[in-house]
Amino acid sequence: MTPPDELIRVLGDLRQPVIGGHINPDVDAMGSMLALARALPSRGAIALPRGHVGKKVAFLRQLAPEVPVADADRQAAADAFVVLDTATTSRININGTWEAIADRFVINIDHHITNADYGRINWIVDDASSTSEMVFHLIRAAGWPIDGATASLLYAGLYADTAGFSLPSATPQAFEAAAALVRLGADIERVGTYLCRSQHLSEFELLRRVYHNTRLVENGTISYSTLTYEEITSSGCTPEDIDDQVSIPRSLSGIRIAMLFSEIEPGVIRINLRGENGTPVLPIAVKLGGGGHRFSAGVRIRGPIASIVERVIAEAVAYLAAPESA
Ligand SMILES: [Mn+2]
Repeated sequence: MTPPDELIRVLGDLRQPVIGGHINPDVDAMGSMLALARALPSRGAIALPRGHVGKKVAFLRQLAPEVPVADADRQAAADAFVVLDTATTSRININGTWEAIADRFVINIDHHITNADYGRINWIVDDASSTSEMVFHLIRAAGWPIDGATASLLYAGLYADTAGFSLPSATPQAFEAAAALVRLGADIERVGTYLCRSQHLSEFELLRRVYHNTRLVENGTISYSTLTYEEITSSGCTPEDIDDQVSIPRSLSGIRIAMLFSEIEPGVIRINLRGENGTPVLPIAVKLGGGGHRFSAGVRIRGPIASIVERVIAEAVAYLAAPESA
């Protein structure tokens, strides 16, 4: 995975970059943003205006407390926007909407197959395990420093996006990048503790509800769970804490599609889809207006949760019966 020379040259010449990611940042988005902000010769501020950050992601800030968050003034003064891990302009997490920066110099670095190439420079590697893996290669090719904290941030992104190196995206290249990051000082135990063994009781309560609401349909080939807005908030969580809880219905043996329907605001349903046993789920997400990766995709739909569950399950059932799902 070789970053384009032009990308390295342009990034190296920036004076006041703002580094952004997607709304509701996950560990890969946040880890790669903070790592790049620490490594660039000009340093960088990160954009983080909308909503709070989930508990799983908040700890990454402790690894990089010195990285500033760009306010509207800093955003206005930026000479470029580096957007990481974000497939579409509507998902970019900046002050204002995409129109606010559409005329500015945007650099787009991502591993989503559905990325819309919206930047002046686009570096998209859809078979990269994570944006963090790409940023690791970028920093190393540029010869910028990677200290222990930067290595931990990138390792966390790699770990999270491969579900702990347990998905097909954990390629030999991903393991090689992880090994290099460990040699550079990535703190495996600290990252592991935060990602796997630091649940707040509220998150535990949320998982209890996900387990409770999990159902199997279509002879056990489709598993799904639901979280209403009331269930999310009464557990003590916020919608930003919805991260990878789809791993619970996904953990059932023999399934081909796992889904989590969560009502992230009243009347808005976020659906996380995961494919198992070689079943791509991206076509279902795209048909519903979403996007993502081949085996891990998502979409947001407006409407009452019960009827959306019914409609999406019907889509999934029809899809499993069609030859393209095999
Ligand atoms: Mn990612």
